[in-house]
Amino acid sequence: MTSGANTPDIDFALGPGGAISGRVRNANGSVNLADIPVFALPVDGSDWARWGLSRLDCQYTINRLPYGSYKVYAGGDRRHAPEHYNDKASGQDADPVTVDSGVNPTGIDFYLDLAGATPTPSPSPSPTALPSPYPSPSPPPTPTPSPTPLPSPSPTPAPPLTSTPLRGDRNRDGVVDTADLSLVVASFNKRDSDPGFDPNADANGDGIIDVLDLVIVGLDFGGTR
Ligand SMILES: [Ca+2]
Ligand SMILES: [Ca+2]
Repeated sequence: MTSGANTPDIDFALGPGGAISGRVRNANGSVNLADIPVFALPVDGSDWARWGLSRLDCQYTINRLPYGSYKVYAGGDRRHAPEHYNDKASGQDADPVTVDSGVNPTGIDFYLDLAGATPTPSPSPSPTALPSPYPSPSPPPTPTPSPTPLPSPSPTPAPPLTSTPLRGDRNRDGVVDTADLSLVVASFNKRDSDPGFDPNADANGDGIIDVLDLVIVGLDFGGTR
């Protein structure tokens, strides 16, 4: 309105929201880990996600979260394995974190094991995760010979911890950074049959943008060609 000190709060269409925060450290808590992307994935399977990056002091914050329950996931890096909260290897076991009116969860901390270190409860390594450079967008791959009707997102098979040449560089600009994360997050939970599916976001080429694709970007994060 006119100039005045009493302008009421202006509500944008974003609605209410909150934040999740915590720290990312190594397994025994002695080393701060910076530049680890941490993701908030809606438990209801909505096709979006938000993320924050751990800073030098190992603190991260994920802002602008609509009220609701989230699986929180630290992406790892070239030395450290990714992990779900709270110290869970699988997203199915993740402890949900709830953001509600007046509740901004803090202390959602991660202690990341070394990649390839003593196996946390590891599902069998996925053999299909190897090189295929960039999936061609056109012919949908249909790579599943398995007769078993797989239920929705398979229980997070152990992600490939070896990083081949910068698979995380989804926009192919030679560096793996926040732009690549944003690209994946923008298509989160979309399948190749969905409108708006971005094949560049499908880092492992399995036809769905999910946490495995985030893992691939996370593992290469900070890498350059
Ligand atoms: Ca890039
Ligand atoms: Ca994928």
